[in-house]
Amino acid sequence: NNGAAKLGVPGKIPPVSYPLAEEPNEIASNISFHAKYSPHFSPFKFEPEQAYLATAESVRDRLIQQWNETYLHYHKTDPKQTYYLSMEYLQGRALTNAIGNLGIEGAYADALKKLGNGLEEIVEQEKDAALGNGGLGRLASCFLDSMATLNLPAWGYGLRYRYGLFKQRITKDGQEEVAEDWLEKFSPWEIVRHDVIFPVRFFGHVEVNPSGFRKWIGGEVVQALAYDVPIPGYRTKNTNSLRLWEAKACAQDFNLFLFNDGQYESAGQLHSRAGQICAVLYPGDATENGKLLRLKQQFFLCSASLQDIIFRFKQRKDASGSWKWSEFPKKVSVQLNDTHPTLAIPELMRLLMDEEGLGWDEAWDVTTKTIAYTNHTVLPEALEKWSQTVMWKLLPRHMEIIEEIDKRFMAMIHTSRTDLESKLPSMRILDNNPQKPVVRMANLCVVSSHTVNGVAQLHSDILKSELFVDYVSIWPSKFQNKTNGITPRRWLRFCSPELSSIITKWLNTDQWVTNLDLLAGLRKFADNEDLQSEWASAKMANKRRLSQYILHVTGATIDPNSLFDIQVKRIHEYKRQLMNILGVIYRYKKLKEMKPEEKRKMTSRTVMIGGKAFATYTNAKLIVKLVNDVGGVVNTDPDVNDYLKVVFVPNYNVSVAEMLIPGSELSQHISTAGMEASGTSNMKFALNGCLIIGTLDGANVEIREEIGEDNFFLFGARADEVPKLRKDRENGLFKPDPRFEEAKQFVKSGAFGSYDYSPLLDSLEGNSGYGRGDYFLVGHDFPSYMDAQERVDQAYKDRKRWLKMSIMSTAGSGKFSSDRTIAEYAKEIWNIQECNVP
Ligand code: GPQ
Repeated sequence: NNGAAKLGVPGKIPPVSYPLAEEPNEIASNISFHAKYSPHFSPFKFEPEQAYLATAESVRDRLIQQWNETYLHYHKTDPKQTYYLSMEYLQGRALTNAIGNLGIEGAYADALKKLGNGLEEIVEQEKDAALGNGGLGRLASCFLDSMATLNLPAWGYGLRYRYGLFKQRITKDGQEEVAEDWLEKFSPWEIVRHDVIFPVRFFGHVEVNPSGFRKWIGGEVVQALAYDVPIPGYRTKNTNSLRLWEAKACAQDFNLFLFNDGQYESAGQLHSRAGQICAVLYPGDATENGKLLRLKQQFFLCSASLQDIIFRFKQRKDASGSWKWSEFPKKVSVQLNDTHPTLAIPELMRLLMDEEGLGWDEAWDVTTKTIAYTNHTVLPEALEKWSQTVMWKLLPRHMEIIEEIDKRFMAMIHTSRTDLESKLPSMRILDNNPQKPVVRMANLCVVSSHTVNGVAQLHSDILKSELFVDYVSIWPSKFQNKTNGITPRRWLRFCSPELSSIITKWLNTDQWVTNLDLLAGLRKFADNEDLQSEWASAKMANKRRLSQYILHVTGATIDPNSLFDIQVKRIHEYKRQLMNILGVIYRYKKLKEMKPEEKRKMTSRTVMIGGKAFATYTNAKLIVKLVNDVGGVVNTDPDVNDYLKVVFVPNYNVSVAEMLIPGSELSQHISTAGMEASGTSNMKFALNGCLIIGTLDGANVEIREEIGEDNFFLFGARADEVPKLRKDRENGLFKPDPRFEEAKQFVKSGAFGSYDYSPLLDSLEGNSGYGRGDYFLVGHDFPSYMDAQERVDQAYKDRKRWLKMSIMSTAGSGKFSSDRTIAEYAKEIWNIQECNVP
């Protein structure tokens, strides 16, 4: 098979006379050029769809220019480079972000006006690139933005899924999943690289030659073809790459003989098998699933990326004469985004030993110095375990290597840590349980990485004291915390231009966009009436925009003067959307029982809940259905309509988040303590001046520290109390709050229809155990939750106090910039420096 890819270095092209315009007239002419000479529709049409693509292509010209310069500069200066391996990227839309980062949004708005279009309308034409499920994928995308903004030589590697995350449609039966075709009408943001292609093998067997040298042969080989997505930094020339792999078969794999014989399916068998690999994003969020195809995807990402990384390392080294493999970790660092790309470990070992001829010790030294691992969850069902039988079949050489790593790890314990021998069964990489022998991917990552990190302080502490406690005594300095962050460009500067201008005005600088700690400067104005009134009008403008959107997508009329209370995230029992809706149900029941004069004292609320449920997660889907049914009843009940509306926001995704978050006033981050590793939307809401009602879980803990406990509505059990509370429950010591019982009873009475919600309600009853007996402690936390909601109602009535708290939330959000997170990774894990493109 065609092994070595040729990575051309740009710069050999003769000069081009195509101005990258600065001035609106010239930009308009660039856009028209693309509409005419790279048409994707009839070249005689210039409707918003065509205008969007032509605009995007003209922006892409600039990105390519900077991206080429960046590649050349990294190539010449050869700095140590980081490669972020992730099965998910939730990029969302690219146009606003690109022109915003390039600093040309004004010129583009003017240019489009000249062409008879509005930038806002054009932007709406773009489909979200949703190559991820939730927080983990969005984090990867925020990280890419920060890496480029900080001028770091750092690339992302991922898969180019044909179908990303499904589109959620709400019907009378609840959620329906529909395939979302983000590539239907061409994506202008990816550059196919026909010159970057690597073979990836599956199945086959290991051949041992007489000198004992092992080699993986046979099986089937598919090709990994690169698509590059340029990632611009904010107001810098550095433009990095997100390299997405697509699987394809070669022409020689197409059996013309069979085809001519009329056996069409058999003729293109490998083509269709290759096509399956990147066909869909695995639609799981923190659920373990043993699908062979998913394992193929994971290996495909790891193998293609590592071959590419090694190729680039050698290419840059060749230019500088002689070199040693020990220099590899001085030039390359690889970050594993959770265990999904764990196979990078045995694949790097294999490539070094079997392809490059290194011995075990040398290969192990290089591998462990190169690879670092981020853990994103402690949920047991999300800790990946792959069947050894499946692995032997698909990746026989890798299983040999994993066995050897396991064997050497055991030997180390037996010789130097006999005190840990009793712990070995759970510390080992292989679980040889004869019923179901598996490979524990997290254990493999911990043993083989130089650094392991959690994603918020509390989560990292739990990793050290529980999940990975036994390893800590072997390698105490291996474990770190890197509290997550979000990019302030997408999540404030671009999604809320109104609030951004106010911040810039009061801080007297726009430097906060890249130095978010400057937001602390707002604290001293938090009581200032002028700021408060400007703040309130920006919020109101965002709330009106959001109300229009809600009307458009759901038909519901909501009042921008009511308190906008939002919970949007993947639907999961541990995130406790059920507690939210039970609280709403109780509130509704009380409102119905109130006399008019009592009702008038109530804070009017619009509760919005949104998020996708994993297609086979029954209880999550039932929650979606329940929220919709409650909305159906509440929103048409004239008794309460001035005081309560309940809206299920359909198809929550990055673009919808960009609409919701700026218009939010209260957001709910109410997971059972100890279960949400970090959360990142909590940071986005706080940054936008939205108050949080939440538990002491994940990053909530640090957000509350930063913005001040007076500005955070706290409730619920602490993580360290949870185990005892579950035990108490088993021992019959739990006494439910009457409000909790009343809310559940109201659902059972059929107040929201006759649909069978019993699986949901039953999960709150009985003996404790995962998924039953109220494992997530909804009942325990409910009374303190309702009390906290009461405090919210009171606080909202005091407009000045609320506005102050809102300003304090934004002012205290500086820590949660992904620039801070990435700077920490660069310094404390990757050991890379900025590499500024001149
Ligand atoms: N997370 Cl393991 C995901 O979104 N998907 C996953 O498969 C795993 C974790 C989330 C996690 O639940 C959040 O608490 C984090 O904020 C987020 O990863 C990013 O670290």
